[in-house]
Amino acid sequence: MKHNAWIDWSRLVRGALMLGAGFGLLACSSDDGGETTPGGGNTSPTPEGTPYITRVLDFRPAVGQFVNELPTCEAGDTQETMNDKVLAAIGNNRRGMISLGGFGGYVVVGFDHTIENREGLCDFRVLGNAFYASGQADYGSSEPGVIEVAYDANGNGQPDDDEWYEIAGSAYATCDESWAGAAEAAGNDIRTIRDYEITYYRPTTEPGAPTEEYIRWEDNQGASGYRAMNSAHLQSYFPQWIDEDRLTFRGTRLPQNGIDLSGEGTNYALYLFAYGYADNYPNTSNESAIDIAWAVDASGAPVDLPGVDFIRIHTGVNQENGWLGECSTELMGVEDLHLLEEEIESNTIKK
Ligand SMILES: [Ca+2]
Ligand SMILES: [Ca+2]
Ligand SMILES: [Ca+2]
Repeated sequence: MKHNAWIDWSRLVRGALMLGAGFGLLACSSDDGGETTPGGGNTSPTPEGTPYITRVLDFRPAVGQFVNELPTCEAGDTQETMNDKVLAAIGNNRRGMISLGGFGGYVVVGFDHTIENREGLCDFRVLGNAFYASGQADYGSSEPGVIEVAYDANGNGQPDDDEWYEIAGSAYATCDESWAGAAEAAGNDIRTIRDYEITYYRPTTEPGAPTEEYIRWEDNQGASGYRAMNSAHLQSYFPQWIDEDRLTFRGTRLPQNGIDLSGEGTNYALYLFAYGYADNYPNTSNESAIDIAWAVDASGAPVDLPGVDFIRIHTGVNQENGWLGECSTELMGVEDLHLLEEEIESNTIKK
């Protein structure tokens, strides 16, 4: 019983989220083709800038149990109004919560200044809702998001395709995490796949009841399957403001970090990666901080960025964890550590 304490906590947290988000939101119109529209910044910056998110440029969750709830999608919502809702939730230090859904779902946020890359120091922190299991230091609820950063080199106020670089977290090359052996023994796929691609297909009907075969997906590794609908979340899991019949996501896919300690599907421990991801360590932990110097180019070579103007985060793990549902990165904000005068030495994290 007692080793399940954290699971009970997790259930409470997820239950509270569910209640807070409300249920009655199924019919969103989708009169918007899903175009990306910048959200407007709306804070009065200090002379140095605001330490928090001031823009949401895009929000496209993958299918998931909190989709259309965090934030709530209502009739008439468009990509632009959903971006605004995300800004209202996690911008300007509001510390509400959004969910990116399953693998690939993402958000792109911006700031009113360039977050400086200071030598030897972590530069920003992405706030999530990760927590340790009771009495544990290596697992709990860790649903890591892969972080990419862009410096607005051409000064056009937008992150251009050639301005993005991935933060190379601890599993960027291979899975050397302390739990890798246990995960492999449990049957997890512990490969990192950097050119992973997955497509989710809009369901032809909304069951409104638990089912194992709800939303079909296919990936570029030859695998396919269905996302389940669970009994705690009966709303549509497919983003209702998006018109398209399929959603395709590309990017780095991380090793599966959920291990069922019970062996019978009732006690999933989500193990922490060592560093470099969102929604992985608790927000109060130094290990939730990021050094911009960890950014790498497409070949894996380090890049030397003066700072970053935009951050993109996507859910990094493709895994269903029993009744916890799919691994989904949740976000509560971003903090510029320098403006907040918080000093975290990078080499205390990436050892
Ligand atoms: Ca730095
Ligand atoms: Ca640019
Ligand atoms: Ca989470």
